[in-house]
Amino acid sequence: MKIDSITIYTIIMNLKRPFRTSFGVQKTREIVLTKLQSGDQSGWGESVTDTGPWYSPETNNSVTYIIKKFIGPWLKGEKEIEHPKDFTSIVSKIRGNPMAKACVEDALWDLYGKIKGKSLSQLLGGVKNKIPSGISLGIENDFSLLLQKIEYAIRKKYKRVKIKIEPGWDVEIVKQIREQFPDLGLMVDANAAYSLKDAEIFKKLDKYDLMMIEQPLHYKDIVEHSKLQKMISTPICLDESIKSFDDAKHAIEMDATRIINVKPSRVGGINETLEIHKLAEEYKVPLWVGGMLETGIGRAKNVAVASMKNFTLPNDISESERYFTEYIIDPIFKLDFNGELSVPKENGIGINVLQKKIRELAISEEKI
Ligand code: OSB
Ligand code: MG
Repeated sequence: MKIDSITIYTIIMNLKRPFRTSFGVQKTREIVLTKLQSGDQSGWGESVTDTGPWYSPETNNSVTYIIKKFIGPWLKGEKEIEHPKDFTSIVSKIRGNPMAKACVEDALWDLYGKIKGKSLSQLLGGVKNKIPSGISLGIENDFSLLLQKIEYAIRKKYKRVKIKIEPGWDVEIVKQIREQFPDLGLMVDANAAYSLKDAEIFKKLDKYDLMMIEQPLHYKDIVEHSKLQKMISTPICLDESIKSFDDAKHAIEMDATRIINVKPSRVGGINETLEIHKLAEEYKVPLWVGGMLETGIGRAKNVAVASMKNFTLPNDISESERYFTEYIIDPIFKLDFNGELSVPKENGIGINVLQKKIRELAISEEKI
């Protein structure tokens, strides 16, 4: 592949309802998209960053800057890119900035699939035609609203419910949910809102048969999660702390994570995800794909990743209608009667990207 141009779009999409986590409330999504052009074929990528450094240190502006200043020109400078795996060495001089890298690497995988006539799932050695969906429910001001959302999730056949927790919205909430839904597949995500001093809270949660506790402690920590895991029986699942293959290896070896939430963009892209996938197989650590309120482009990529063998638990990949009322892809993702999404079979990410709609929603468009 010879990359002729890279276009960066920034679009704004409204969320159906505000989504509250322990680190903030999101009402809209400002999203950076990249389009790589090679001859008459194009590939698309989506950044999971936000306007500010709340979930991760990267932001939409930092991603745009890194792509414009470095990744874009370097990619265009390559005479021929044989395979998307070559991307890792092309950008190896750039320290950190995994989400900026992923945004372009994803587009390269999509482009490669389109040129080779293969779906992304096929390229990744995916083994599933359908993938199980879980739902992630934000913190509410009112418990009855959360209950309504859980009932909605059950009606829709989501395979498990994840609720966001923070100090003051944890044990009592879980207790009440369990009383009403004794058999519900349930887990909690703290988004790093606690410290090891709060271990008692997690010991109390052990009673409620949670599938896992996601990222209870500091967003960079591994050591204290390992200490906490020794005090509780519910598996810890790291999210924010795992930013690379090395992080995953260290966390597994220290028993700081018994399950991993893999967000391909958080670890720098699909190439790093493939390495983590191999590692997890070796250590028999189950994986699932996490979400960041992606639009259709990121969602399609995540579905393809989740079709790989070791992604055995329900993913945070909901149907498109869960968050949005308008779409930049066609067809949109819809849950089937059994709470599963079909893995696209068409080339690349396997869905049509609606460039006209993207242009309508765009607040900026820059071509490199
Ligand atoms: O921690 O998994 C998280 C959304 C934004 C930022 C962080 C997280 C989330 C979610 C939503 O839980 C998952 C989804 O996209 O459905
Ligand atoms: Mg999380």
